[in-house]
Amino acid sequence: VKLYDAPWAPSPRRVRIFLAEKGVEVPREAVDLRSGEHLADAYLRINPRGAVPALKFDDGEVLCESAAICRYFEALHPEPPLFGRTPIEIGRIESWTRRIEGDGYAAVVYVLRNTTSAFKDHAIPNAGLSVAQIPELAARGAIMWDGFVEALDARLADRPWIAGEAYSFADITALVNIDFARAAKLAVPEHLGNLRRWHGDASARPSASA
Ligand SMILES: N[C@@H](CCC(=O)N[C@@H](CS)C(=O)NCC(=O)O)C(=O)O
Repeated sequence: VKLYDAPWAPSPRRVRIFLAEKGVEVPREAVDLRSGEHLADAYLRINPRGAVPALKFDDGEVLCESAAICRYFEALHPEPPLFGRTPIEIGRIESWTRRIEGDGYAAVVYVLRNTTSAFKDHAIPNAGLSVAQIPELAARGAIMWDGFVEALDARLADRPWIAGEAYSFADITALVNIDFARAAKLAVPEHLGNLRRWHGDASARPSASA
C-alpha cells in the first residue's frame, strides 16, 4: 500500500497519528497542496476528488476518507483498539467522533474556506467544482465553534479522555481539529480548563508529532 499524505493538512494528520498510536509504518508520498499538486492530472487519477489522504493498494484500489482509512488499519491491527472494544465503548467513540466532525471540524472548515483567499472559488474540496465563498457561512462557523468547545469542555470535566479512560479515535479527531482551528483563528478560550488540560495531555503523546 501507499498513503498519499500532506504535511500540514488535518485529515492526513489524523491518519498519521492513528498509525503512530498503532505503531504501524506505511509507505507515504507527500502531495504538495500549496502548489496544487492534488488538482493535477497525476493525483486526480488516484483520487478524482483531489483530496488527501488516499490509500492506494497494490491491486490499484484506492480508499479515500481519513476515518475509513483508520477503520481499515484498525481491522488489520486491532491492538490497541482505538475505535473501542466493548459495544458501549464503540458507541461512545462513534458518537463523539461524529459530534467533533459535525460541529467542530465543520466550524473550522466553514470559517477557513469562506474567508481565506487561497480557497477563493474552491470553498469545498472537490476538484470538479467551482464553489464561491459565502461569508455568512464563516459567521455561522464561528458560532458553531463556541458551542462545540463548550460541549467538549463539559464532556472532559470528569474523564481523562473523550470516550472515558482510554485514548481513542475521538481524541485523535479532536486534537487534529483543535490544532487546525488555529489556521481559522479559532481558539479554546482560557476559561475552558478541562479542554485545555486535555489538549496538553493529547499533545504530549509522541503520536501528536506524527
Ligand atoms: N472527509 C475527508 C476530507 C478530505 C479533505 O478535505 N482533505 C483536504 C486536506 S485536510 C484536502 O485534500 N484539501 C484539498 C483542497 O481543498 O483542495 C477525509 O476525512 O479524508
